[in-house]
Amino acid sequence: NLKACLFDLDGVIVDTAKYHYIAWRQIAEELGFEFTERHNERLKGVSRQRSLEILLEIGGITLPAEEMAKLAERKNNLYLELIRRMTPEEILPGAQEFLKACWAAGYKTALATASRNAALILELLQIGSLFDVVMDGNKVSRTKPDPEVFLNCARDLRVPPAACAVFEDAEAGIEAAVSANMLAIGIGDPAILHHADLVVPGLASLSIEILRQAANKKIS
Ligand code: G16
Ligand code: MG
Repeated sequence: NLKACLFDLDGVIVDTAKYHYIAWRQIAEELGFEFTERHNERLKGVSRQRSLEILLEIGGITLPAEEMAKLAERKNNLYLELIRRMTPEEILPGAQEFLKACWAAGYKTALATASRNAALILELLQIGSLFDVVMDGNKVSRTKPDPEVFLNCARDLRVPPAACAVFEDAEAGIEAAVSANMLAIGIGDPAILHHADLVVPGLASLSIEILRQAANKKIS
């Protein structure tokens, strides 16, 4: 029986993925290689540090730890500059409505994100009050596909993992949800999110009824 809904931030609640991509592409360009949208899929949902490791791997570059720390900081500054002017208008279609529907249905809600900038983003979007728990990159040590971020949400919400549904746009996030033994709802492309229990293009295509059906189908 479903008791809680856990939402990824980037790509589910707001399209910050495009800003992450612009910032990383700039870093790649400065390092002298091309970074494509296809490459970028691998960075979705994973931590800043892990993203940088993957980026350097794609460019065939190895750097000492201090250089990497500088690059990660530079990327974050580029990213912060891009998101600074974000407004509630950038909340993805249906996200706010679906969160409110969760509350109305009596489900607990959590934000489960790898981002260390989540508090700032929630403030810019003015939706912090819609989450019972915020589990971000500052409170989690292992990046998705490790299930830690989702299991921490279940623990803090005091619900069993099997009573949680996860909403995720990233392959790594769906993997994490599956290993946490949670209902995995993919947001985006079914070809990329093929391990999800259900894939929809966005939260606007979801209702509590569709969610319940997916939960029942998983149990039976
Ligand atoms: C997000 C993005 C990732 C990003 C990560 C860390 O995770 O999908 O691409 O690398 O946050 O973000 P920051 O650099 O802001 O700490 P999620 O889990 O919300 O999709
Ligand atoms: Mg995401």
